Amino acid sequence: MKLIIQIPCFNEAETLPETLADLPREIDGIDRVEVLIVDDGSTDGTADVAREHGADHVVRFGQNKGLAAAFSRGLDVCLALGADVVVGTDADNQYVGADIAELVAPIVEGEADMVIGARPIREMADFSFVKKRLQRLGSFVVRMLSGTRVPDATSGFRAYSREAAMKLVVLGEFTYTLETIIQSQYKGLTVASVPIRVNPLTRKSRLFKSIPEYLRRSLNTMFRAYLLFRPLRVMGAAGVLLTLPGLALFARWLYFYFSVEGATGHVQSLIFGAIFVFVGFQVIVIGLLADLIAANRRFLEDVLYRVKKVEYDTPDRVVK
Ligand SMILES: Nc1nc2c(ncn2[C@@H]2O[C@H](COP(=O)(O)OP(=O)(O)O)[C@@H](O)[C@H]2O)c(=O)[nH]1
Ligand SMILES: [Mg+2]
Repeated sequence: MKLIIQIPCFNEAETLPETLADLPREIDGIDRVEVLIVDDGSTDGTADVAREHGADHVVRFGQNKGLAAAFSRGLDVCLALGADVVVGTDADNQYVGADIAELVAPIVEGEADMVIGARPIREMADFSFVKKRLQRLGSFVVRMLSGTRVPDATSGFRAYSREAAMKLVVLGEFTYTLETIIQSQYKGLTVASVPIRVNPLTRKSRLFKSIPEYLRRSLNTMFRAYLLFRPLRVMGAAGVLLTLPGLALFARWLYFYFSVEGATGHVQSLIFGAIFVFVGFQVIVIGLLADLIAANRRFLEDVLYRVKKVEYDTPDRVVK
C-alpha cells in the first residue's frame, strides 16, 4: 500500500520544514510513504523549501487559486502517482505527524473511505470562545445535512481511500472540508472519525480571518453543497412555505366573497394570496428543475469517476 501525504501551501516557507520533519516515513500496514506539496502560487520560495526538506513531489500553481482548488489538484496528482491512501494535513504543523498512523488505520483495514481527525476543541487554548462555539455549531449543521456523525467537520487532518479520492468532486472556492462530508453521503462513502492531537499554534490562521467573513463563506459552501444534494427538499419546502399563506389569504377572500358582505372589499387578500401562491408555485417548479440538473451532475460525476478509473487505474498509465 502506498500512502501520499498532501499538503496545500500558500507562503509556508517558514513553518514547512518543521511540518515535513514531523511526518512519519514508516507506518504499520503501509509499504511506502511519500509527500506531495501543492504550492498555491507562493511568493516566498515555498516550493524550493519543500524540495530541500524532503518533499517527494511538488506541484506549483503560477497564481493563487485557493485551498479548495489546491486540494482537488492534490487528489488528482496522488491518484496519478498511484496512491492507495491519501492524507491531507496543514503546512503550519497544526497537527501531530505521528497521528497519521491512527488516521489511516480504518482505511487500511477497509472500514472507512474517509477518516476525519477530530481535534480536542474544548482543550484548545488557541481557539477563542466564539471560534469554539462556531466550530461546534458548524459541525452540528454538517451532521444534520450529511447524516454523518462527524464531531469535527472543519478539521483538515484527514485520510481518504483511493476510491474516495476518485469520487470526491470539489467545486467550492473556499474550503473543501464541509463539501466533502456532505458529498460523502450521496456517494456512498463511509466516513469515520478518530481523535487526534494538535500542536501549539505556530502562526495565526489564514483561512479564519474574521468571524463574519468565515461564517458567510462557510454558510455559502454548506448551502450550495446541500442544495446540490437535495434541491427539491430545499426548494420544495420554500415553495410550500410561500404557497400556504397564499392559500390562507385566498380562502379568506373567498369566505368574505360568499358571505353576507357580497362581492365588495378584501381585494387585498386576493392580491396578496395570488402573489404568494404564484411565487410559491414558481419556487417549487424551479426546485423540480434544480432536481433535474442535480441528477445530471450526478450522472456527470459518475462518468468522471469512470474516466478517472480508466486514466489512473490502467496499469501502464500509472506513474510510479
Ligand atoms: N492552496 C492554498 N492553501 C492555503 C491557502 N491559505 C491557506 N492555505 C493552507 O491551508 C492550510 C491551513 O491554513 P491555516 O492558515 O493554518 O488555517 P487553519 O486551518 O484555520 O489553521 C495550510 O496548509 C495553508 O498553507 C491558499 O490560499 N491556498
Ligand atoms: Mg492552522
